[in-house]
Amino acid sequence: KLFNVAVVGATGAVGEQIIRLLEERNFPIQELKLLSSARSAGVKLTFRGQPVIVQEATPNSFNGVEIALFSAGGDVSKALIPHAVEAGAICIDNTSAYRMDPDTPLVVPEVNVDKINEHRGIIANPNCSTIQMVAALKPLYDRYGISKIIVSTYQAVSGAGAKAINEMLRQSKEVLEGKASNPDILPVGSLPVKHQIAFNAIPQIDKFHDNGFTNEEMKMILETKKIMGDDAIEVTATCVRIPVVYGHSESVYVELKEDFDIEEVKSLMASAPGIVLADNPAEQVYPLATDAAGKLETFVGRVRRDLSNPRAVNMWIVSDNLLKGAAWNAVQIAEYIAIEQ
Ligand code: 11C
Repeated sequence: KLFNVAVVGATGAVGEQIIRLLEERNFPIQELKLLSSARSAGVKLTFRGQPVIVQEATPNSFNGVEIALFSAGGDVSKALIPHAVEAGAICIDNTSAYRMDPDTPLVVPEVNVDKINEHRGIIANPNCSTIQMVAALKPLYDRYGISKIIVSTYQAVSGAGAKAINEMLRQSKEVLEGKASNPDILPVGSLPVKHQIAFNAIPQIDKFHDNGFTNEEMKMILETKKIMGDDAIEVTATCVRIPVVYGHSESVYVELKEDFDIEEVKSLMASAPGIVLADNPAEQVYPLATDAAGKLETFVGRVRRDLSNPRAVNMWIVSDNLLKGAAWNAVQIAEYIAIEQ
């Protein structure tokens, strides 16, 4: 069966990757509708060698659309997804708009693919930093159980969009030339205070909640519990923006519920779907953002038993935040939907 597919946010950093993956994966498409804000409407993109003109996304854009992939920001998802569902489309939403809605499955196919069929028109794609962590930890959860996760992230600027990439590159040049860096976007475009990202590490991604955690940190905490289907897992997160273009890196400490053999831990992750074990300290092999960029997999290395808690493992998890962290996870979900129908 061939599907009528819409991509909302077609000209954005994630939308661009979704279109590329739909083409590369030879997704069964009858018609592809590319939608955006009014500002980008009229842009000409190419799909399977044919020009496709981007149209403005409106409530009436979804007649006949069977699968709609949204990555144009939470406000657009909230405004348009109800209309798309009404028109009969299954919506895969890359924003946080519906992630914690109890009626909306939050899906990482390697972890909870079974939840896809419980959808009522919307399937939420988790936050990028959450996706790669739960994909890597799932085999350990299944074998030993997980009681606690402590994660610190080192996140690429592309997570904050194409403008943040440009800002980092511009600032790097300016600083090297001895000029003022003039921060404009990061850490949060809508907040008054900005910080230099070039040659820096900013311990703020998204706005702060009253509890002292940022929204990005709260996403990691709450989404992990929902995806794993286990509210008892204790999760704490510190999320940091660093001057890397593509690929989020994470230092993860995880307490398991049972004793383990560290070689078995490694082999469980090595054989898990979508995970590549890159772990050979003797040869200085470990995951690097520069290696993960452009790849679909999640890379795990530096796997070692904790020295003070013999039931805990430390590791380093890296994945391309625009691919497994966003576009690829969404297209994977779309592939499952296509197979089921
Ligand atoms: C970042 N994780 O790196 C964010 C971007 O909820 O989908 C993705 C935001 C989201 O800034």
